[in-house]
Amino acid sequence: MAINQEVLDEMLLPYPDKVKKNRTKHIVRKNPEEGCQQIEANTRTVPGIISQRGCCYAGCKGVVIGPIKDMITITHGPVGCAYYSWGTRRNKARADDITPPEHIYGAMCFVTDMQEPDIVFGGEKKLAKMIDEVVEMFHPRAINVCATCPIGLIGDDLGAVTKKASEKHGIPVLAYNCEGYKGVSQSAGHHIANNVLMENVIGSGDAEKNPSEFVVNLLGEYNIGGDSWEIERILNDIGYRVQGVLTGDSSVEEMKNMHIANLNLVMCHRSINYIAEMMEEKYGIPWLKINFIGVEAIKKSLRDIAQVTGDETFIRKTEEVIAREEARVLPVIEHFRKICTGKTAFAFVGGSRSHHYQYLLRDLGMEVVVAGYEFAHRDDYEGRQVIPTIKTDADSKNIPELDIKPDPELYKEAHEHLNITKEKFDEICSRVPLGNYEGMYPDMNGGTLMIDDCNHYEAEQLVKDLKPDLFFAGVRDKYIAQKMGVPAKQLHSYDYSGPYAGFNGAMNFARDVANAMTTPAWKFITPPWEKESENTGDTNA
Ligand code: CFN
Repeated sequence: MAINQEVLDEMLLPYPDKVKKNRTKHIVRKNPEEGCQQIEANTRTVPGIISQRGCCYAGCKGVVIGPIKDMITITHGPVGCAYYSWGTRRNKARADDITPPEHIYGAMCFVTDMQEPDIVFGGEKKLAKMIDEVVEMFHPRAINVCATCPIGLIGDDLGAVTKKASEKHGIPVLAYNCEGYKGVSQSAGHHIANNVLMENVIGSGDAEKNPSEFVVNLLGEYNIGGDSWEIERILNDIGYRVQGVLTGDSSVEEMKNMHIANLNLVMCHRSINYIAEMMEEKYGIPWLKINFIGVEAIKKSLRDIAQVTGDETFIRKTEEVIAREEARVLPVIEHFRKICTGKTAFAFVGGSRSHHYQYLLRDLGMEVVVAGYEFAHRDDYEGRQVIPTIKTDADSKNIPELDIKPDPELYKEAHEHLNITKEKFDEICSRVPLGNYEGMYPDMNGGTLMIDDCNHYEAEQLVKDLKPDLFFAGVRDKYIAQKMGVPAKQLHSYDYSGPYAGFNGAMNFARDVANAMTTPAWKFITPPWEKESENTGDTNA
């Protein structure tokens, strides 16, 4: 479905000139003839606009640190910050692989509950006392302390308090200076969390490599609705051992020993690329972007992984697992595809899912006509390529000694991506094998829209003009669409469903999407544009 320029012009019309100029740079209507069109991303939201973005604290505590199940995470700040980042993301964890099993804390919420006197006189003592109490009551293996906006503003020294507490109690107590106002979105918080985990946790274990195993880590997978369990099921079936997941259902012990892996698989690149790169530099572990959302994407990812191992057994087993799973899930998906084919969708999620779900929707015959990220960087839109190459040592072992290094040329170019010209970018695109290329833009159809940091007003306007069959978004923006009579589905926490990753996930998703579009509830809602003729002339009502 090609979108007319008039729709865009109408949407931008009410903005003051300066805002219009700003927002225009964040919107791209794909024209394949123009090569890779540039979009502005990862810049400050225009003040006053209702953005769907989160804050630095959300990216650090809510996204990366929160899912670690056996660390207690204390929010140093107001109770609201802790409450709204507690449990809503549906990152699941199981207790049965932790001894004792009661040492998992995801269902609990820890906060210093800063009050006005603490703001005036400082909150360090309160925090130190809380750490003492937490240790006394729960005996955790490790503690995280995350800062919120007021902590930076009043100058509490998180590092000093946690260092002292760590010495006193003999366990790691880690400080995250992730005050909400830092950076322009939750993206800054991902980076801070990555740095602290890399410096203090990853690589601190003493596990040894077992040369007969091929060990992978799953990075940027947070087990929303059980996603990582389904991905691990598939990887284990093929014969890989998953050492650790960052950070879905993860434990400190697993994370400490992630440095023994042969390969890092990167699911969400946006939130974890820093660790992937640091582990490559520090431990020589190569990394590969994968996508386990959608049957075709999973197949491609599994084959890519098998190719990287260079091992015949994995290559064969991969095909066996694919054949077995397809026989099981494709008939179910086919059933729902009949309902979904030809339908259109909008997809606005944070930093990688809008792109990942393009594949699954395509499996269902649906087209994403407008897509955007809240806080992604330009490389997420345009793509970034890393191809691990492998040096095999067939004589010595069944599993080749891995010395996988990214092609230095491509790698360098990919890193410098943000500064390269359109011509150079096209040239790289033409050299990169199709499908190894990961980014939203290459997977959009001509004439469709890509929007960065799409705000409430723009989403509403586009729904009104383009009337998509389904609106994928988050807990705030989904109601914009639903009130307009358009079914909406959360792609952050999956509402109450999931997993959506893996083969089983693709079936769940197909069922949920077909159900959403066919429920009779939408017939009972009259969208505002049909009511407008009855209005008093205020067409923006
Ligand atoms: S689980 Fe991930 S996949 S981590 Fe990130 S960029 Fe958020 S919480 Mo919401 S769903 Fe979303 Fe991504 Fe990576 Fe989730 S698209 S916004 S910060 N995200």
